[in-house]
Amino acid sequence: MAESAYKEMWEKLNLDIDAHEGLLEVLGKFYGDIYLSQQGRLQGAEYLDFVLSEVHGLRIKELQDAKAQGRKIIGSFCVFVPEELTLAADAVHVGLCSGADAGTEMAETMVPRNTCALIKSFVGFKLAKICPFTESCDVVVGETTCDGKKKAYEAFAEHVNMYIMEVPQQKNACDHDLLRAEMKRYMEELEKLTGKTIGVDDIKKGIAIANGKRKAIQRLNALRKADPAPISGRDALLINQISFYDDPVRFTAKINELCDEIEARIEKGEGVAPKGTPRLLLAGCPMAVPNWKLPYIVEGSGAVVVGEESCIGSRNIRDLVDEDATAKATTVDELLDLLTDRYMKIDCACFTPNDERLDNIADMAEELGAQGVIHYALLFCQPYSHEAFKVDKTLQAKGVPMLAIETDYGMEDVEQLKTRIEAFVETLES
Ligand code: BJ8
Repeated sequence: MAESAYKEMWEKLNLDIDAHEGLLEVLGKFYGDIYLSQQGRLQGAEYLDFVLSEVHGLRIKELQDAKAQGRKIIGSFCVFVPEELTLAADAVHVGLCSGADAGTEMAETMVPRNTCALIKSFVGFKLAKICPFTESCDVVVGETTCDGKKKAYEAFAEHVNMYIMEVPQQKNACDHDLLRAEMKRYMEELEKLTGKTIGVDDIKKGIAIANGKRKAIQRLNALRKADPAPISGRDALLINQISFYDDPVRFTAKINELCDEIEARIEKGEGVAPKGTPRLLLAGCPMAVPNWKLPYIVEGSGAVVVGEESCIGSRNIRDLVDEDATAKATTVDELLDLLTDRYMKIDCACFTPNDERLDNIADMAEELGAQGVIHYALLFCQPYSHEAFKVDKTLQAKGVPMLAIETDYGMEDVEQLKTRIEAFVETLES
C-alpha cells in the first residue's frame, strides 16, 4: 500500500499528520540504531522488522478492514483484560500501552506531573493525536490497578469511549469472586457492543488462540536458557511488545518459526554474544513499545538480557488457561471460572501482599542462569518501587545481586545509567 494511501487513512482517523510524521521519523531512526545495528540477528527477525515498519500502516489498515466488516476494536492497557473474551466476541484486541514521551507536555495539562511515564504517554498520544491504534478503538478498557491509572482513566474518558474493569487488590476467596463477576460483566459488555451472543465454542476458540500465543513465547523463553544466548534481549522484548498488537494467529506462527531457527542455532552452539557473557534478568514495570532504552544500555555494557519479568514479558505468558479443563467444559460459566483461575495468578505489584512475585523472580533467575537482576521501576510508580526492596532482599538471600533503577522515557540519564550498569556487570564478572 502506498504511503499516500496511509496518509488518507491517518487523516480519516483524525491524526495530526505533521506530528505523526515526526513521531514515525524518530521511531525509524531509533529502531535503526537499536535494532538494525545488531550483529548475528536471526533471519526470523525480518518478521519483527516488517511488523514494526508497518505498525502504523498495514496493521492499522487491517484494523480498518476489520471494522468495515463489522468487527469491533478493543484497546487495553493491562494484561488483566481477558483477550480470550474479546476474541470470543469476534472483536480485535490491541494493547495501547505507550512507551514514548511524545505529548508529555499536553498530558501534564490533564494528569499531575508526578505521574509515571507510561500513563503520561498514553494520555499524551491521545491529546497529540498521534496514535492510530487509540483512534481505531471502539472501546478502551481500563482497569482499577494502580491509583495513577485509575484516576487518569477518569480524565481519559472525556476523550475516548471507556469501560472500566474492576481488578481486586488481594487474593482471598472474595477477590476471586469479584474478578469472576467482572469477567461476566466484561463478556456481557462485549455482547452488547458486538450484538453477538458468546457461547461455549466461542470462548474455547478465544482460549485456544490466547494460549497458543502464550505457548509460543514460553517456548522462546525456554530456549533463552542456552549459553551462548541465542537471541538478544532487545529482540525478545520486541517479540513480547508485538504480541500485543499483531494478529495473534499470525504472531504465533511466526514466533514458532523463529523458535525452530533458534533451536538450530543452539545445536550449532551459536549465539548473539560469546559463551560466558554475563547474563541479566530484567524485572519490574512493563516496557511498552518503543521503550527499548534499558535492554539497549544493558547490551551495550557487556551483558546480555536473558529474561523479562514484566507484563510485557513473563507475567503475561507464564500461566495458561487450563487446557484439559477447557476441553471438558460444557458451559459458559465453567469457562469463566477457568479464566478467572488463570487471571488470579497474575503477580502484579498492585496486589498486597504479592509474595509470589518474589518467588517467581528468584525462580526465573535460576532457570535462566542469570547472574544478576536489574529491577526496573518507572519514576513515580509506587507499586514497583516499593517491591524493589523486597525483591532485593529475596535475591540477596539466594546470592543473586540486584541493581535497582528508576527512570523514565527521557534520554537525559542514559550516560548515568550506563555507568551504573557497567559497574554492576563488572561485579558479576569478577
Ligand atoms: S498487571 S503491571 S499491565 S497494572 S508503571 S501504570 S503500575 S504507576 S503498568 Fe501494569 Fe496491569 Fe499491573 Fe501489568 Fe501504574 Fe506503575 Fe505506571 Fe504501571
